[in-house]
Amino acid sequence: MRVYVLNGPNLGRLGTRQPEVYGTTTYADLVELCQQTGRELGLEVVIRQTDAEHELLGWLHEAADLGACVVLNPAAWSHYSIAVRDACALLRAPLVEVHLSNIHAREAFRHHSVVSAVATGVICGLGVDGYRLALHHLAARAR
Ligand code: CA2
Repeated sequence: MRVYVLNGPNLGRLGTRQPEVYGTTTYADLVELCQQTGRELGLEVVIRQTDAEHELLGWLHEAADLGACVVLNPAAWSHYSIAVRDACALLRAPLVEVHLSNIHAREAFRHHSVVSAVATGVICGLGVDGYRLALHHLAARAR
């Protein structure tokens, strides 16, 4: 089973600042964590990051066309992108929204995600472990 792990703007810079909020794991470490978890679970993990909204929309369309599951950290787009939400609504397989930080314990503008209402489930505040847990959930659902 193929699972897309898609990451929005600035997440490629993970591990370079704000370790108190986002931890010390780098984006390269996150890629390795997801690929290792995929190998353990027998999943084909395709992990990508972009700072360009249209590119994320294209990847979501690709997942929708293939009927693939998605783990998505929409980053700042979570809070205002109706285009990302609409693309998520096209998905035919489960979507797990992941946030490294607990968005509800931060600034008010981060409390609402426009994506959450079209997600199967949401994990936030557990750091990079949220990605690992999301992949475990999707693997267990498929069995
Ligand atoms: O907690 C999350 O995962 C967020 O989706 C991360 C976004 C933020 O806008 C959301 O409100 C919550 C920010 C991603 C920035 O990522 C970096 C992390 C560390 C260093 C540089 C960038």
